[in-house]
Amino acid sequence: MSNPKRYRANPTHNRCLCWQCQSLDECWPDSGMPTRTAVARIKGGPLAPRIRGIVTFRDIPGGTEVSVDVSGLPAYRPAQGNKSPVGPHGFHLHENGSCEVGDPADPFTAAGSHWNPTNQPHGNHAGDFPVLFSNHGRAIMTFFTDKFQVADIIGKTVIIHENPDDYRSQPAGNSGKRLACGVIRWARHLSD
Ligand SMILES: [Cu+2]
Repeated sequence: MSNPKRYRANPTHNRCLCWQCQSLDECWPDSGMPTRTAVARIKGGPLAPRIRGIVTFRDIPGGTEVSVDVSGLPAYRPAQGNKSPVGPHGFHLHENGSCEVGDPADPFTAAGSHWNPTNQPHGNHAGDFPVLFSNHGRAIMTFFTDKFQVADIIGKTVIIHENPDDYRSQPAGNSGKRLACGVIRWARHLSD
């Protein structure tokens, strides 16, 4: 594996910006390939129609960098009695490649269960992500996971839930209804 500090990809131009190497080949000594990137365009369903955003997945040494930029999330509401708080929002990969709304009162069930290829308990699913913190509706986050590479998740879905993930309840962290959905597809690079 190469040293991750040796390069950085420019997401806009899909070009490798080296600061310690001489050429693009040197940026990617293992493959010689430019950065492999996929995106999911997120759209809110009937419970949160204002949600819009994009999730970007990028292969980096040892795993994948996931970047999220979402707006239009609902206002935070504290827990009341037995009702979970609204936000921070559970955020996962689900196994089916469909964002069909279906029942408007319980949308996006067509996306299926959590993507869990290694049959782990919830909290350690390959598709378990950190929760999304809304800042007056906006959430921006970047994190690393070594549980998949970009090619493994093409055709899966990204789901944003109404309630926080407790990373404990099975099978889905008790994160409530599905507010928004996006299918993951390869990004088209400007160099294609
Ligand atoms: Cu989920």
